[in-house]
Amino acid sequence: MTTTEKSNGATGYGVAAKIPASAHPMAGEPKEIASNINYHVRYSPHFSAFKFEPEQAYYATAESVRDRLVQQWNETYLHYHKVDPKQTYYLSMEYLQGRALTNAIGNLNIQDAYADALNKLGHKLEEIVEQEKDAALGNGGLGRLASCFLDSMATLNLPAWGYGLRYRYGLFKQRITKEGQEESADDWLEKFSPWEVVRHDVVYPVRFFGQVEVQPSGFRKWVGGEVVKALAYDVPIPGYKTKNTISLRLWEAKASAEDFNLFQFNDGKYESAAQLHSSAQQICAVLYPGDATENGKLLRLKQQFFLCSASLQDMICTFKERKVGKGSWKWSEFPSKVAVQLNDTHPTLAIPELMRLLMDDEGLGWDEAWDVTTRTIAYTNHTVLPEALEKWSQAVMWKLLPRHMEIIEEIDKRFMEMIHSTRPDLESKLPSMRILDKNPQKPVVRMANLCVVSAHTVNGVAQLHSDILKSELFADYVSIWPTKFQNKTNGITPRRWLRFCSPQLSNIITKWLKTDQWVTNLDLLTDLRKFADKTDFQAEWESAKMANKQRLAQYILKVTGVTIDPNSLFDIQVKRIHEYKRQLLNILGAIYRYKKLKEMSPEERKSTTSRTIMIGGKAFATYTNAKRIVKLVCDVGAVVNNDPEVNSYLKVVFVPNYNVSVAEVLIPGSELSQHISTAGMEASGTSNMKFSLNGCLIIGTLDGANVEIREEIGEENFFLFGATADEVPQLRKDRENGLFKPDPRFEEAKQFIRSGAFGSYDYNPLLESLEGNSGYGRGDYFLVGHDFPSYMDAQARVDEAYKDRKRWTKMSILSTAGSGKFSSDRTISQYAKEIWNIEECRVP
Ligand code: 26V
Repeated sequence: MTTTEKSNGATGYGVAAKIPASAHPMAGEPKEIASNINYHVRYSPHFSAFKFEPEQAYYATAESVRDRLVQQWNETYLHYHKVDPKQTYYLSMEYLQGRALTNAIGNLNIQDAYADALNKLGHKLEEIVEQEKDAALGNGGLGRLASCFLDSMATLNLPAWGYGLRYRYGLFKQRITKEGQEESADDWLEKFSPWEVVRHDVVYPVRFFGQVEVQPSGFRKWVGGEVVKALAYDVPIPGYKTKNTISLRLWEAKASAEDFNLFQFNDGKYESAAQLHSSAQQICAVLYPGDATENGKLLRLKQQFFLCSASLQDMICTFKERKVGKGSWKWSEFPSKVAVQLNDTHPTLAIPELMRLLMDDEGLGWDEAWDVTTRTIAYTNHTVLPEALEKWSQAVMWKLLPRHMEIIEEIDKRFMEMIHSTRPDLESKLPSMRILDKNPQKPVVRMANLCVVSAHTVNGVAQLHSDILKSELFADYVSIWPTKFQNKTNGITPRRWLRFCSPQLSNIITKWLKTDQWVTNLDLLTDLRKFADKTDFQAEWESAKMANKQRLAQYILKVTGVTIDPNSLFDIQVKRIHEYKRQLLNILGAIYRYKKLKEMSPEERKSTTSRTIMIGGKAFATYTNAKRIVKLVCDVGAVVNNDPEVNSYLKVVFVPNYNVSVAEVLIPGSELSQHISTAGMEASGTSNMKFSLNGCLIIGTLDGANVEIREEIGEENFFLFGATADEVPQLRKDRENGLFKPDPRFEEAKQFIRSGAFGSYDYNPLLESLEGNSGYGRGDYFLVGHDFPSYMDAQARVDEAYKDRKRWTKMSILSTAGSGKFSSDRTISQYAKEIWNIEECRVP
């Protein structure tokens, strides 16, 4: 036996050695694909060619897919260059791409050939895809939305690109210990990412600090300080069943060789010699560095500016390149070639940076530069929570970006002048409408105000949210610019969130609709309504859901050691842990349920609906109350799951390290999902759409996109409870006035925790937040107590509905059938038409 065979067994290189290793970048046949994979095993020298275990097989497979993507992507780029259409550039500090392999071969429509090819090489595709680490360059919904949007832009053949940062470490990894959540660095680039292509020819200088000089010509110029290089890494984004492959360009910060002080280094002063190198490396080191310290705040601001400056320089470079040889051109044409979308306020600095580049580098006057900038930039708001609206200290901004602060002051001054001269009726509102808050205690720049004043369009992400923006947050601006405000209800990509994550259900849908066109035209799902009562359709539907539940049960056993019963109702809440999302309401409900089960006789228990409650999500490392909620869920699970009297009727599981890949297992296996935020606080939510699309019923409040989901699927298929957004302010006032009367069930649940039933951990700070009538962190700001009784009533309706399987299955089918509106293809078409003014540009 050779060494190779010994160390690698049946899946070792022994099998692969029989397949020729030759490059076939555009291979379509399994034989050629296998050869191409083998080519990468041998000639992409990342690993020893004699190792061919799943990990090596994954990298070689991914590289073989990348070959094809690079080809399509070059063709796309050349085509855009030739046609020179107007193009959108999506600026986002976050992308939650998840894994790329299943998505890429699915979009390229070569999954069967790849499965076959890997078989020939002694591997299974399902096992190989599991080797990939998630690219988690984002936090939650906002980052995942950006990734769904890229998929739709590519699929719709739209000339559009994404820009972001190449964080060395993505969103932290979450482990559950006895103390609760523990964070560690997410080393997604530990080996390397086969999906990125470094572009050594795409590099721009980005300056920080320094000062402003007046040139002899009278122009102002930003000089001095430190200059860092932005280096491009391109990630190809394939569209579904189209040649069009667009780019997610991620910037990495690098210092120049000139910044390395060889003299100092040879003098033994190693740290100071490489100071600029390490300060450059800090910029892209982590996603959301802690901002409790001044240093932390400065670093975040640096990250934001770094993204904006590099991306705008790149857009201007492309714009000029495409003008070469086409005769004379004017800067006023820029907005007819470039649309910039700001994903929340994080990339707001694109506004003063575009002004600076146009005025100081290109020599435009203020008015012309302002006209170009405001016709180019559009802004999406993703939250109304005051603590999440970005405000930067003016002092920090003056230090880091002196020229930009001059420009922001000028925008602010001109805005005030405009109000003085045209809208004296708004004078009294000016202090809160201004961009600069001159509060002497803490002068700040309000980034959202800068966006509203400068962008040609401002949009919210669900109808209710957009209405709240117009009637509350940005109300004062609406009469100045009545047509500036729009709604674009979020969406999700049906490829990742149904076609690929639930192949069995997808196949049933295709079989009954007699077409797979729904994958790109999700409205076709409405036709499923016709079959909602049909017994054979229902049976197929149930068996696909059951297979997904079994897969989920296996996963839960693997990661938590808890056995769950696929015949119980799978009830899931997965999202970032935040008090407004009210995971606390969920767990208090579970605690009450547990207590009631304990009080029942064995006979009584038999008539209840068995449930498995799964909760998952990450708590921001410094958000102590969120971490206490995680701990409480884990402690409740430890007691309930080990209580032989009731654990066949109730299980409570905390699902660790929730991310895109975990979602792809959880969502298809879900039957009930909880979207229970305090009304008016969740801008949209997008996981609600994913669950609904997968035939999962929603228990929820009238918040964000829940409102529209309920409209689409029918109110009889939605378990509604809780106060409405317009009732919330009065309810808070009533509480302040001592008018709140707690429900006895709510008191009982809290008392059960206090009794020590779930251990000795100090839950008082958490419970205290629900007590009192007002005060910081008290007075139940999120109305858990107010909504508890109607929540429990809605849960009782769920239990009843689940007992009638035929009815439940029908509701499940109608959920999927009504989810057509929530395709990100619809959302992106609306952005393209109503905000960006761009059109399809299909690669022939
Ligand atoms: C950020 C922070 C940071 C400080 C602590 C409190 C807090 C609360 C919320 C946020 C959210 C920032 C923006 C965001 O991620 N919004 C989410 O965007 C999704 C896509 O539009 C949307 O579906 C979610 O409802 C919205 O929360």
